[in-house]
Amino acid sequence: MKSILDNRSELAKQVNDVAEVAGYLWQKGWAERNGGNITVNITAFADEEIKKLPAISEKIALGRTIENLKGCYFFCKGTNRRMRDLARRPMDNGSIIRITDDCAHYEIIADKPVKPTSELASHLSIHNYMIGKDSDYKAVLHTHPIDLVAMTHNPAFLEKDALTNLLWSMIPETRAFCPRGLGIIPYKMPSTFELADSTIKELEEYDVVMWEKHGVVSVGENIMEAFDMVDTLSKSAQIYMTAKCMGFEPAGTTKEQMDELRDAFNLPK
Ligand code: 2HA
Ligand code: ZN
Repeated sequence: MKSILDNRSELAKQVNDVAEVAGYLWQKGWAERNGGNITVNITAFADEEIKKLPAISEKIALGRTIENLKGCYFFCKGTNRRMRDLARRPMDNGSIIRITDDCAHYEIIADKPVKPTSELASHLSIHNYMIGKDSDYKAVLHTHPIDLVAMTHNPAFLEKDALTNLLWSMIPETRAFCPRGLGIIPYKMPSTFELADSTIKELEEYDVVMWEKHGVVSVGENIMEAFDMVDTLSKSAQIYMTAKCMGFEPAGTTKEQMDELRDAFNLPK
């Protein structure tokens, strides 16, 4: 079967990277059933031929006008589709959509009329925010990491920056590779604009945001970067948990040691 990816190696790489990450999410146990979603802004790869492609769905309302998205194209995981299936057959379990000129609707253009993720409101609102800031960030990842979600069931970890400081202190990598830390959003109904808006607010300060008792959202220049930050935070959570299972509270690196790292690597905060 013909695919929009044929003879478009750059676009194919974006989609293949999403498939690779989808496989990791499944292997890590972060993607039960249809859990989690991924969208990537692929507007930079939309050549003239793609721009002329007819819609293969009707126009579907976004639920609000999202002003910076005019003429943008996204690869989106399909709603109700499984990450493990996205990993093997990305264009059967995801699709490419175009935002219509009124910025209030989208239409699917390729390969198949697979309806995008239930968290499209959050994802597109985040892309809108990133475009508005002139950011290079193009990827949004939402996933359900067991260890990090478990930690949000402890009210003490919901205090601002409590988890950030704890996870940073478990291993220097986390301070270096997730330098803006982990934002926290109190529990909200999934798939709502309220959740989307709170997420955007937290992204002003953090690259990874935790939805209490649900999962994380991570943004980055590409899907690998977005994944790596969650993976790094999860590693810290595993170290914390392992120490607790061995019967002691981990000492953690000191504030001075973390600040030394910040200065050496020229990190924010
Ligand atoms: O797409 O994870 O939050 C399934 C979800 C919704
Ligand atoms: Zn979710």
